[in-house]
Amino acid sequence: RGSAGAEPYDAVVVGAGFSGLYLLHKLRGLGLRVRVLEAADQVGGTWLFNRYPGARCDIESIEYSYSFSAELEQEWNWTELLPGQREIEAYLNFVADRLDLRRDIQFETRVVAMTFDEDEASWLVETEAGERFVAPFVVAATGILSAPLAPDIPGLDTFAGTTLFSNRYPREGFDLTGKRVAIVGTGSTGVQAVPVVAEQADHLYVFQRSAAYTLPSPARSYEPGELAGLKARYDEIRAAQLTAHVGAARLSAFSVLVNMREFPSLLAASREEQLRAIEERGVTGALYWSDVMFDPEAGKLATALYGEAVARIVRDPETAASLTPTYPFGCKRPIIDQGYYETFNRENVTLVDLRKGAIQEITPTGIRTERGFYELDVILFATGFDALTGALTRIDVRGRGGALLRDFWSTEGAISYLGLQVAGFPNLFTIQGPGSPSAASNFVAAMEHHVEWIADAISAVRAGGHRTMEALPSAQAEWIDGITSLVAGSVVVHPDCNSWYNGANVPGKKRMYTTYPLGLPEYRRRCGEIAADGYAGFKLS
Ligand code: NA7
Repeated sequence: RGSAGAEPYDAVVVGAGFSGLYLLHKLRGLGLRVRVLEAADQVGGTWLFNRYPGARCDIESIEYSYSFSAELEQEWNWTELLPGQREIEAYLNFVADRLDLRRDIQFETRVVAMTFDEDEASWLVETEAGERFVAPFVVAATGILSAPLAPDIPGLDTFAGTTLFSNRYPREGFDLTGKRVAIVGTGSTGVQAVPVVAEQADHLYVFQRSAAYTLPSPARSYEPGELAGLKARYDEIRAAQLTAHVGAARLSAFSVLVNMREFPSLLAASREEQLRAIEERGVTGALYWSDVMFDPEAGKLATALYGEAVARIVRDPETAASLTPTYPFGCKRPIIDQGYYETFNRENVTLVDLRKGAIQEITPTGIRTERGFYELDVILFATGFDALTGALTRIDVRGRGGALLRDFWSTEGAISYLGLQVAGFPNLFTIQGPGSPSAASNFVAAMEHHVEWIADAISAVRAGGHRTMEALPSAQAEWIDGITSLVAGSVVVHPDCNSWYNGANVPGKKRMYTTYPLGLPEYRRRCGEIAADGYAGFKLS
């Protein structure tokens, strides 16, 4: 239909979560006319939708927050070390107000198509309601964990009770008191929800397909005066963050991985030393060894020791055995919990081990597995996301020659150049696309760098009198091949490791690990070098 009559902008941003808000602020600062299109009726993105009981960040508040403004840092007061969903949502609303962002955000506007016009060198962005926008630049601030994965279970729609999804949880909450509740899924989300739901429900059934490695969370409220002390040395904290591999220098889910190589070797430790470690430190004691992630034999030993540590907490031996993972530690994003294993000692909690009998069907009254039937009032699915690419494959994104991004990723796998652009899709930038370090880092730190890099790139294109900037297929292939060779033989590509990191959690998705493994500082350095080199690997024309 062409772009005649479409509303013209300098840039369209899709999404008003952490990235979209900063993009709007940053691109406005360049003097651009920007429109942000957001499907929800509020800001917040991922932190708006994931309102499930227990939802909490796994990175410390003062690091999981914008660093670009000292005013924002000083004016906002975090109450907890690891922020809960509500506090993050409130923070993003505060930022939207403080920076006067809402006037350029159009809410309740779902983008369904984005088409590149080669003659005009511009993108036509179309919404579900039939609105049309045109702009030379589009930035997809659509989130890496934002496309919910609906489980493909026969009879799902026939359930007569209440079906809830962790990533579309009712805004007003849901009273689980007196209810027989199932939680399906034991990733980060399920593990966070289990202890909280167990407190409320009459009975909780935890349907587990893969057991998790999960370490006790350091979550707590800030002590009086503690935050003020941290804020007084924010510069120092941010400087440390910039040199930290994962973009978080303080406590986080990644703490277990920091300095891992400096610990003693598990294989070299005596049985007494191994047992003392789990006696003193619980499950954590099974994993804090230098060789756990780097030597398969040490990995196996660590898993066995982890199982022993779980069995010291969980009284029922069969449940403890079921809660022990069967894949190596380190191949998925680490999980932290608040009383997860202890919850299985409650009278009103039952673990349903799907490895012993898979789910067969959902009926109007409950879930049937190969081993039995569970009568339920509520099913809460915590079954994850079509990560990294899912948000964009659900939109008809057409680049050069009308090629669909969805088709490209389905044949080539989740690839891009630097996680910033996909070859064949000029002037379309992605925040934390596949090939970036985002999945294995503090997302906010990673995202801020992307926003700034993209803003600089757009400035360079305009200042140079160019119309388009486009990743070269050769640079993209080289980038992804580089990642593939860096992770070859490591635990993240272990055949037993199925996760959203490699697409194995989505039926039919090409299995591929494309998270940049050398950490944020090195990634930033590389992106800076590429920009300084006249955007090497990109074609500006
Ligand atoms: P995850 O980590 O992808 O976990 C999803 C969980 O749901 C996981 O235990 C899956 O088992 C399970 N799952 C998925 N589909 C099914 C079906 N059909 N039946 C039973 N169980 C199923 O998503 P989360 O939301 O927990 O966490 C995502 C990220 O958000 C996390 O890494 C943090 O960074 C924040 P599986 O392991 O596939 O056997």
